[in-house]
Amino acid sequence: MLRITHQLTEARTELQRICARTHDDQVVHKEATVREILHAVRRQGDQALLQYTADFDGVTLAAEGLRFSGAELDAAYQQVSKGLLDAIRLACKNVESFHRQRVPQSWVRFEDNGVVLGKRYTPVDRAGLYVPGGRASYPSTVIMNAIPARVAGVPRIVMVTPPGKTGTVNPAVLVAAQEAGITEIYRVGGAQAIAALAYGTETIPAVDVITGPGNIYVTLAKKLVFGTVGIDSLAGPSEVLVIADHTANPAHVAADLLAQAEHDPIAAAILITTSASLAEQVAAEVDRQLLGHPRQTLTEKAIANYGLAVVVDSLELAADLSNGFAPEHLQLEVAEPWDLLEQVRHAGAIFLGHSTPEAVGDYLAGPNHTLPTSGAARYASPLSTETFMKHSSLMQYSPEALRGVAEAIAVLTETEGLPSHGDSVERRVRPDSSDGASS
Ligand code: HSO
Ligand code: ZN
Repeated sequence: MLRITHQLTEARTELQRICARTHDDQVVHKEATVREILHAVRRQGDQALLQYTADFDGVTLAAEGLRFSGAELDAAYQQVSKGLLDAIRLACKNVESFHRQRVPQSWVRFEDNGVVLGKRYTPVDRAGLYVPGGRASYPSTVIMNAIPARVAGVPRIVMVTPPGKTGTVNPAVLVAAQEAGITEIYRVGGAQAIAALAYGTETIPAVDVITGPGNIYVTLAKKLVFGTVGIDSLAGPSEVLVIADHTANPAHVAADLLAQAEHDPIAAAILITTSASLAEQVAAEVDRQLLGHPRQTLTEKAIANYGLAVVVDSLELAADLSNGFAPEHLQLEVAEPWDLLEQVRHAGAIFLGHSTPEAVGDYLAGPNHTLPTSGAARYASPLSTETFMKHSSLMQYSPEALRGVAEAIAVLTETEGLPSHGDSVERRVRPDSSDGASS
């Protein structure tokens, strides 16, 4: 049952509680386990990976079995329908064209006074993508991680994903990877896979950046190896916030809320509306659509614990509450979504109008579906080509330009008590300098 509130103070408190929800309250205990796993993989490499894969995934592998063979990758194509392959290809095409739109470009500026400044962007050498197994083994996630890495120009992209009980992996995931240009795929998951990507083993190369969502063990492992490698973000549970006015269709809004709730028993689905009758109808629709839902129990849990409808007096107030929550996904199901957009300040992805459900963005519109969660949209952005790039600062001074700033640097070096800094400038600008005169 979707709860409805008309009380602003209650709404604010509830939104805060929902925003602060996390995957687990026993994180400290789990962190100790994860540290142990990281340590073992670092020390024992493949041998530890194989042991953990036997213990946690119930699959006995030899080291040669860690990597998917060409034949196995080919075989995955036999297991997906033509319709699925076409859909994967369409998603790859749209995601690629969106991410090509703004690849960070290097720049150099020549100033009049003999100074050259710039930024030089380069991709990381190696990227590692984590793809979960089980309930969240999504081909769409492979596409959303692999394509930006490829567009960024990363020369070596590897993927890890845990094997199911029989050692196999969702064929749709393997096909999506290949369509996105990845063929180096390893059958390993959990914290041990993150350790392998961070430190390297005999079989798995150490990478520079690890991206991709995972369970609490994977997320903790990413947090702990950060610094040794870069990471995309620490993915929290998923959330959607819908702002709707009286023009919204209650059945559509209910479906949008459930589309998020069905991801995870702690996914959040929030409606903020100016129409009390819409809120009532959406709540009734949620119950109706939940009947016979294949993930009914899990979805009901999410709606009961982290579902909420708030009735407000104005769209301004709706935007204000939404900004406080900084949702991962924000749907504007109102008559004039572009007007309302003016008031939106924090959101991972914004879906405008009545015919743009979040599912469009989850799968194939083009923008990335890896988005900041748990209020991180206040300061963070979606995964992008920049996740796989870094830049170096560039500067060049002519002798005249250096002379022009020598005095200012001298004062600063004196203030900081670093004489060699001062000397390194002074020697170059001194007219009587004999430095470097070797003849
Ligand atoms: N809504 C999820 C992404 C996803 N949905 C994958 C379907 N498949 C988190 O943004
Ligand atoms: Zn989704």
